[in-house]
Amino acid sequence: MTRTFGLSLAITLIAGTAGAAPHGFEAFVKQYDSNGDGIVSPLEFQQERDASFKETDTNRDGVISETEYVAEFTKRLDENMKRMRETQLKQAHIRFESIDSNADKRMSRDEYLASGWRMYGSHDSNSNGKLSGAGENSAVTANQPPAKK
Ligand SMILES: [Ca+2]
Ligand SMILES: [Ca+2]
Ligand SMILES: [Ca+2]
Repeated sequence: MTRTFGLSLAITLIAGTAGAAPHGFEAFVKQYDSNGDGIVSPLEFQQERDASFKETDTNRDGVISETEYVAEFTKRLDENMKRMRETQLKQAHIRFESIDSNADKRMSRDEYLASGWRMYGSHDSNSNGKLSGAGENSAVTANQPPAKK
């Protein structure tokens, strides 16, 4: 669970900063289509790249140093992490409300355990009442590539 969360967090952060990730094509068009006609012309692309170069070259010496490049990336990364944190915290509140089934704003042990057993059941996709580490009855594991170091 923790590893899956960490992995998806990392992927989201990378996708969010790469600009042209497969599912980020719309965002790419939005970023570069300055006249809003739905088409990114070579001129629009060039102008946006020039603007971004100028913005990254903070000391205006006409080149981007490694420090400038990494600083620009750090800024975007921080923004993405901030957004991610806000989203995840909202989700935590939503999860709490969902687990607190009698809505008394307190999670009883029974409510906590019921939530855990729902998770157990969702992993036990072949419903044999057992979870094995081999992954044959875990829907989550089945959809994940093997963990790599
Ligand atoms: Ca355009
Ligand atoms: Ca510079
Ligand atoms: Ca409760």
